[in-house]
Amino acid sequence: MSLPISHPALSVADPELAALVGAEEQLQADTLRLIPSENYVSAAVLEATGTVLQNKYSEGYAGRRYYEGQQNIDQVETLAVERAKAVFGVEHANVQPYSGSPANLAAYLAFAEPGDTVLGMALPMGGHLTHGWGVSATGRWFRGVQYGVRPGSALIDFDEVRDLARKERPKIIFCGGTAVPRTIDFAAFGEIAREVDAVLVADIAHIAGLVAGGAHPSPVPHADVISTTTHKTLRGPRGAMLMSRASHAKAVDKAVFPGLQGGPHNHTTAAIAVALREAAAPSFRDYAHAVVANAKALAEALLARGYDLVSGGTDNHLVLIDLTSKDVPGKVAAKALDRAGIVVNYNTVPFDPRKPFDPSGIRIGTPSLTSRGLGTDRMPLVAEWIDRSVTAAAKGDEDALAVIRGEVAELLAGYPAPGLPTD
Ligand code: DSN
Repeated sequence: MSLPISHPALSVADPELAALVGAEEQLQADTLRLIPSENYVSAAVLEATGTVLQNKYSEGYAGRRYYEGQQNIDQVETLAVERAKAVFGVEHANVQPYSGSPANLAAYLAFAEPGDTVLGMALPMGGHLTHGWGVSATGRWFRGVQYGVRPGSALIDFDEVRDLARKERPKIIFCGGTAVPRTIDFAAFGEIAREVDAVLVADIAHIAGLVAGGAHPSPVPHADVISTTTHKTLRGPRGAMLMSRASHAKAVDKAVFPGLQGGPHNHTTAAIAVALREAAAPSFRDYAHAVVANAKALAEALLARGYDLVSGGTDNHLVLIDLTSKDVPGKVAAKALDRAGIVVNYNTVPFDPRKPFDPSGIRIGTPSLTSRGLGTDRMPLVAEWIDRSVTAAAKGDEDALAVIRGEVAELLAGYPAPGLPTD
């Protein structure tokens, strides 16, 4: 199905760029997007990101700006802040961080000094670069100590976390990650952080939408600071938020501005406000629970086809497949899936003997397909496509991949994606 031409001004002013945007719209319409950190925003969120709010500079916070002309911007930012507080049940929200990494860096600036020890989950075990991993500024400017998961169960080893915390006395403990298929036990992290007098930062970037929709426990009673991007399961624009108890509000705000950033991206702030309004609607609870139901159904269907899943399944939106037993490296599988119209990313699995740029696994998730309205009844077919693609990858069977690509596009034509042009 060909999408209609959109973006009339862009098509005239810069046809080359307009064609690329159109091609991306077509790609996002025709392919099954399984990257667990991606989604489709609503047309309303998309519109907000393209408004004249982007023309305005607004260093400072509502009512305390360094530039005039903030009559509307102050209200936009206040709306976003109040909605964040209501959706997540927090005392304070800062909606200005440009994205997840700057948001996390602001937490360092607020609660640690260079050289201080921080404790976070190791990147190859499912953590994030900014949780103190060596190649990141957070691992170079701070002393990153890393915890992992237990061999076998692939669940977080809280004995290890507690032992490391007692021994290393970190200033900050990070929980959350980018390849964690199981519920994060915020209470257990909170208890450890309190024992060693560390600030607990819950990075809920991946699961923010699930938390907002009641499909994952909230970190609010346990974490001092909550960091999240706004564009993953939360289904907002590319952006981030830091939320905290009132007692940490000053430190958080000072760290974001003037500590790290200049003017907030007001068009993004507006789109965050829109996304939070959507997240407060009862339909978003249904969405969040459907994301999890789809991921569980997809995991079951893959297990039935003999796939090894890290931790044996999922509690959330994400499934991490270890392809070692299939004899297909993650990168080879991911590229074959891409040719079959199924977009995933290759990923390390815990204790991966292979390198991060050529690892053993692929990471998949259900936020995007759920936004298109696919339900659990379709997950066996998705698992079948993945299985056929991995088999085709092993055999170098390009014809099989082309057939799957056609089947994917045909099915998806019946599930229009939010935000994309329609006839
Ligand atoms: N890039 C994000 C993800 O895919 O999980 C994390 O920063």
